[in-house]
Amino acid sequence: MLSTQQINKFNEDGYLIFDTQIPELILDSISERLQPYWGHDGKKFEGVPYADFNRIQDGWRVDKDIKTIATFPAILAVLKDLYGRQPKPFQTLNFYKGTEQKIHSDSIHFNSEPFGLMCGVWVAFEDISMEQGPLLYYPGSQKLPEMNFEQMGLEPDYKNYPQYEAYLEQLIVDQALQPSYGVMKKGQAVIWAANLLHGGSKQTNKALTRQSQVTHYYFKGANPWRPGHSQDKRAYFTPEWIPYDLPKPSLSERIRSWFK
Ligand SMILES: O=C(O)CCC(=O)C(=O)O
Repeated sequence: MLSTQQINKFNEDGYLIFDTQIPELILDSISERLQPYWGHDGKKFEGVPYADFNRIQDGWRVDKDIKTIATFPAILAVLKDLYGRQPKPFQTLNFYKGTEQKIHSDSIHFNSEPFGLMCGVWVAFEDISMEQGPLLYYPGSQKLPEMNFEQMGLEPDYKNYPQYEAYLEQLIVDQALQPSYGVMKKGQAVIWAANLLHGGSKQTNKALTRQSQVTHYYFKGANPWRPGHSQDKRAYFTPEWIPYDLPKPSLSERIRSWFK
């Protein structure tokens, strides 16, 4: 259960770092199993829609521990506390090193009606220092207006993604936004709001790893759509939901539901 202070902080900053209590054994066993697939040694990670030298998408389909993290009860409970709605996990990304990904918000990839009913959760598989290229985010930027391609004067298409990134770089300068960095302990997670500007900072020591898992979630009641595929009309879509058993309601919750 989050404190009011933590919930207020998330609403103010657009992100929150918390201890997940995921057993180290789970984190370590995933790292060990993924080890042969990282780098360009030609070993293919079968059964997922995408994998390259530093990223495995939707490993939850074939690795039960990756799914365990995506559906970890303590993470789901934090999300429920923050949004007051049931979280619905739909995509996992596992990384080996820093991504140095340019600044973006997740809503440009996975938007929702109503706006904002989506988030990302990034779990550290090892202690993360500045040398490893930690996650970088701009506290408070989630309060900026919804920015799809049209709001930037761009045709809504992924071919304009570089211009989208350049627009945000300029916006950060214009608004004098100040970055924070996800320097975290193994087993900690950061949740970021769909509209928070974030990316990967420079990995200054390339010899180090920066193993992590991102899971993306929508919330109950969200109608998902993808701005980058919305040329003629909004491209609504149904994600491939990651199934999990809902926690059993407590006795007091059951009694309360009888009287509703
Ligand atoms: O892990 C990172 O460096 C960036 C991840 C990210 O930006 C994302 O998954 O949206």
